[in-house]
Amino acid sequence: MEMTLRWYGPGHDTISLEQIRQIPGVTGVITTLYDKMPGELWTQEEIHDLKRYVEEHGLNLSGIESVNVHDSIKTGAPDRDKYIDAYIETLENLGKEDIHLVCYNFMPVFDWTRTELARVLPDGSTALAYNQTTVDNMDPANMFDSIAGDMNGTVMPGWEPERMEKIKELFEMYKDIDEEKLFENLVYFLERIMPVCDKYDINMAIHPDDPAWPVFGLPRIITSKEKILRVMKAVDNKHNGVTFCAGSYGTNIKNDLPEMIRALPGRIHFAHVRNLKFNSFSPLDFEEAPHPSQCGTFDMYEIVKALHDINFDGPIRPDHGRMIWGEVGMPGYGLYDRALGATYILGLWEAIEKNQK
Ligand code: DNO
Repeated sequence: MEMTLRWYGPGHDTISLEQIRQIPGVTGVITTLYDKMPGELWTQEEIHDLKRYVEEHGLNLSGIESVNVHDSIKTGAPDRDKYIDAYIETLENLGKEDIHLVCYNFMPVFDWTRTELARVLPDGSTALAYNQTTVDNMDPANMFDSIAGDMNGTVMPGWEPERMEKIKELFEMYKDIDEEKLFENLVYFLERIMPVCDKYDINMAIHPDDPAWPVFGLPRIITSKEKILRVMKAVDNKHNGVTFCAGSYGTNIKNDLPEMIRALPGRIHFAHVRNLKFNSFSPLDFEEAPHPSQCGTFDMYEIVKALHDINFDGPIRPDHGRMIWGEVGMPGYGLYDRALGATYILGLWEAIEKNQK
């Protein structure tokens, strides 16, 4: 396993590569070409420049999160092949630059969804939070406006204003798409991209839906062990793999996270490790907790142990952190709390490893 941090690229992240390099044990970043719209081609030169920039700062470019999938592909629109061709060319260019991990998602309209970006916790820190009743009472068109004020001047991935301006159009595109159609469209996409992934040994790692249930009446298909195994079986190729995001699958308390990990040997290519705290009044209200087990609902030792037991050897990253020590930055993606998360996960890993010798 390699410990990494997500980084949004020069000019987009509030955190520098110099800072990331000083977090003990972090050797790589997971990054992206942030200005690219879904469906747009990534040239080899652009990828090369990004990689060189990261390497010049003493870090590895350990994977891409994300190469976003165009909505025509997700909805199976008549022009989907044009966008899949561009995706294949992008993968080819990534392969030529020796990049072998691509995280993506297949969520309709919204990427991850939270109702608060700065819920104040008892210790005075702030965290991202979700409340289902708020979502149930909200017009999806207002979702962006309701959280935009808390983004601290950053542009959060999946919540780009240009995308949110087209929200009505996007909903229209998905009006006839149910879970089964979305699943078929995912399989179609995977079957078309597998040859280029085989050629360059690129591990595709689908990110789960967050939260792990349908929101605003939109279908969601990557939500549970059964559903992810169905995708793995439908395209039974090791390059068709998973981003195991504990905080996303974990939104559904019925998901047994260590058991899910053990059901996916060889298919987890990337891990996001994060803790959540469910509030006692409802399993549909939670906030993102500090990483240690004692601060939230999950047993983080068991999650990391399950990854270790299946010989997980891909990049791992701490996930959303709180804003602590007065930091102002992209919600979830500040420096301090994620750095604490990285060293905590490294500590768990070392203890597990030494215990097994
Ligand atoms: C949220 C992230 C997601 C993830 C995408 C992958 O913070 O985990 O936005 O990057 O769903 O495409």
